Amino acid sequence: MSMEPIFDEYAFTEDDRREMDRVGHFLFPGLLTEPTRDRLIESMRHVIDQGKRAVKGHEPQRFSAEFDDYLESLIGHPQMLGLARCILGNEIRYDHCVSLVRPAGTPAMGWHSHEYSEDDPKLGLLRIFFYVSGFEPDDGGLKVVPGSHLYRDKGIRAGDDEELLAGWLSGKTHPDTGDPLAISHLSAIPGSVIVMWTHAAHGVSVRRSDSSTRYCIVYAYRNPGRPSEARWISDAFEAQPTIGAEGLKALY
Ligand SMILES: O=C(O)CCC(=O)C(=O)O
Ligand SMILES: [Fe+2]
Repeated sequence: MSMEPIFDEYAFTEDDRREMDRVGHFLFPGLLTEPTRDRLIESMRHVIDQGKRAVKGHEPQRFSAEFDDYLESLIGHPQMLGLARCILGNEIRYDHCVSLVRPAGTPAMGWHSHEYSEDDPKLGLLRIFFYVSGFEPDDGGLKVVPGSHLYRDKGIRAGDDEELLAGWLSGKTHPDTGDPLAISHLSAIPGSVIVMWTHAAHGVSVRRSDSSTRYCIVYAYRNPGRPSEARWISDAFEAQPTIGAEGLKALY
């Protein structure tokens, strides 16, 4: 169990909270401590290594925290839970931990959104992305549509920006400001953390073939109250105690 800090000092102000509500994501540049970045890369390599012997339905990359003790220890890390609760409120459950490792030349990932509690927007599912290697807009970069989370639409799909612009995005405005919704190609320096609602529109640009491997891992937490399609927790892992995560692995 590691209780070393994972984040440098940070503040999440009322203004930041309003931005999160309006935009649907929030970026903390370089928030991960240097030792944490090194440990995460080591752990992701360990997970990928086990991926070669994957059992269908229990793939190491999709159940990353079940295949590496350090990754498991972060589920209940006080700073992780502090950040999750800062946005979701006190009542939370752990949902999943997935390695998002994109070697040089990895193709783009199309536009999409994920489901949670479509019928009750008071319940949220938050993804906490650790972009250990960072990214450039045109090199394994996350792209988003600020305000798209307010539509709470799990069915957003488009192969590329043009298709999204001509399709789902066409004529859409921000429900509060009335401004037209637009695509935003983010940049992140190494060690950045991005928090994003799971139902926001997002996609990933191609990782250039002359680039390095992009290391990223995502932890997800949600307010209990609905089933979750992304809840990747094996029965054995749910039953096994994880320090700091007591009561957090249950569905409700
Ligand atoms: O790899 C990324 O940056 C994001 C991947 C993604 O869309 C997801 O994990 O839902
Ligand atoms: Fe996604």
